[in-house]
Amino acid sequence: MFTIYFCGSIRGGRQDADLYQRIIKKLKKYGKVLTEFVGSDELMGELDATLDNDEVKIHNNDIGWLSTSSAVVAEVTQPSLGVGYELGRAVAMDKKVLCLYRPQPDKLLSAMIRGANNDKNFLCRDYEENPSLILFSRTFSKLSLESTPKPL
Ligand code: 6IA
Repeated sequence: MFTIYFCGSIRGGRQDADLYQRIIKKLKKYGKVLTEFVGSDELMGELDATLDNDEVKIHNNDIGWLSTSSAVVAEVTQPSLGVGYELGRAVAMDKKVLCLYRPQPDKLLSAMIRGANNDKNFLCRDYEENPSLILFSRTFSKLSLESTPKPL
């Protein structure tokens, strides 16, 4: 089964949570999204309650899912240490990665993300407002996955 590890900011700021939810909904047409909670509305209330011990579990669980995923999709407009870390780990695991960025008038995407684009297995793409299914279909086929997922 085609599985997608979706990354989006949590403690880095939840401004784009609704957008994450819309992206996840589209990604689910291609396969199973392992990290659906990243788009959850209810995450904010739970953030302060996270215990140290839970953080070790969160980290280890996430790295486990990352290692089993077929591809990684990250919305990188809202900067997040966690997302940057996940992307670095994904590259080290030789994963296929798609980063999505909405250009901002007063900010630039980190050169460590933009500069990782190689148009092969790490793609960084700008978009406006909502990534389309065409963008996903094109980029998934460009990532030369063993079998290119088609929207259901
Ligand atoms: O530094 P950030 O918090 O912005 O990092 C966000 C990224 O790290 C996301 O892509 C997640 O995959 C991962 N991540 C960060 N916090 C959590 C988390 N917190 N649970 C799972 N993955 C996380 C628990 C929230 C709540 C359900 C108790």
